[in-house]
Amino acid sequence: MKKTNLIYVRIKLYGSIIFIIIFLLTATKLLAVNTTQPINYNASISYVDTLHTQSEVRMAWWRKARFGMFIHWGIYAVPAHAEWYMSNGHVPRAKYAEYAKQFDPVKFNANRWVKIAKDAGMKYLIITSKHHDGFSMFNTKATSYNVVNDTPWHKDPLLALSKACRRYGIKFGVYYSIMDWHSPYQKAAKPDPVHPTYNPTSFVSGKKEVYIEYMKTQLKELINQYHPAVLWFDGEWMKGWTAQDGKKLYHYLRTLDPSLIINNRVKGAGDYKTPEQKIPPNGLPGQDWETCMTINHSWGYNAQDKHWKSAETLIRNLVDIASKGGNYLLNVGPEASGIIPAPEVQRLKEMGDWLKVNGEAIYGTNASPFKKQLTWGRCTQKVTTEGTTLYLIVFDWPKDGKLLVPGLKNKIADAYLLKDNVLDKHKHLKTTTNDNGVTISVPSKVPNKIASVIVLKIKDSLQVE
Ligand code: JFZ
Repeated sequence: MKKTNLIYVRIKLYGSIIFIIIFLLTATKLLAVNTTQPINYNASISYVDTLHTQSEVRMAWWRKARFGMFIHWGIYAVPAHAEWYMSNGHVPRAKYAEYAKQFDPVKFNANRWVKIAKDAGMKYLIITSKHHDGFSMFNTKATSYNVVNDTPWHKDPLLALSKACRRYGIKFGVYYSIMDWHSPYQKAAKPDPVHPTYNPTSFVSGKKEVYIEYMKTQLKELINQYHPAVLWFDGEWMKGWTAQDGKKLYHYLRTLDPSLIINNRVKGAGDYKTPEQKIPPNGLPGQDWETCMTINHSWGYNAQDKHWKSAETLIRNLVDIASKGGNYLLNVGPEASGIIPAPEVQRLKEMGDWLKVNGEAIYGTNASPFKKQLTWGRCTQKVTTEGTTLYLIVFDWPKDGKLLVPGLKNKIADAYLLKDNVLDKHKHLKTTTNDNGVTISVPSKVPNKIASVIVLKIKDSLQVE
């Protein structure tokens, strides 16, 4: 054999050996992977489950929704001094429980309530399943102190409402108070037999775990019976309830329903923040949030409270909230008869009428790209692969027919009024871009006295100061 041939054979031999070694190493690695991950015949289902647990997917509908209805309804509607009456009015437990015997809402109609929310442009509904007074407004085996058992009405409003919501395409959610003024496992702050003050309660010593079990039973019932999309906790400031307790409860509930959205008042956990009666001046960047607010000054029905906010205020609040990236949970306090007060229905209808024309500027939008507050109104945006759409929502319509959008550097591909009041056709508007920003020539007549929407279409990437 020639020397060169011998070298050639050796190279081939070594090459084969190296190849075999690499092959064996790869094969054992693959086998190892296969043994640690057994074949999952339900692969597609478990994949969806995994996705559901991810907040992006879970929160998607909620982020688009922007507007929901809060309902505070319970036996406190009978005395009609709002939902804190038991503690603020210093009513002993047994005496307060008598209001259940007078709770007979013969005019209640679940479809009518949900239709009011639908016509207002609301996308979800949250109702009190149990407020601080401890009375369960749903069918529960955990206590006889509930609407089906303890009232002459004997009906379950949550069942009817959850069904009506499904019929109208509205997401259904429930409020649940951790603090419970009626529970034998919680002690009133001032437990005077004739003149008690309940808030804030504390756990009766040794009874915390029993109460947590009671809550878990009720929350499991709520999930299984009404399939809520949202659980809205409250009353977490009672003494002895810790962030660790909240975290544990949050994770327990998420295992019962991985798609469930839970607010931050569970304590120590939560999918979104809940500023109350106020709009955070700069939103809460990087966080999901929802401002809950009353239409008058009360959550539960209060016969004396006639301090109704105007439709203008409510619409502009919704716009302000959307421009800061939040949701608006607007409350109604139905009467004991089952009627939502007419002034509330009237205002909700006006909001719905505005949204029917201008909803595109609210639903599915993101917060304004402008760092400085616009002097004449607010802005929302939608970003797609084709570019950015800005919605300018004008509160103060310019008298000189010129609207300046300060700090906007882009050339505008198209500008138009979302809808004219007269013709159902888009009126295209002239725009000029210079160092100050974009100036839009607008008709001198205000399209909508409360808020008018101008759409700006921008093709290239957005440039704002
Ligand atoms: C709570 C309840 O006490 C009230 O009755 C109502 O249900 C409301 C929606 O929530 O009230 C709160 C809760 C939190 C704050 C203030 C009032 N807070 O965080 O400022």
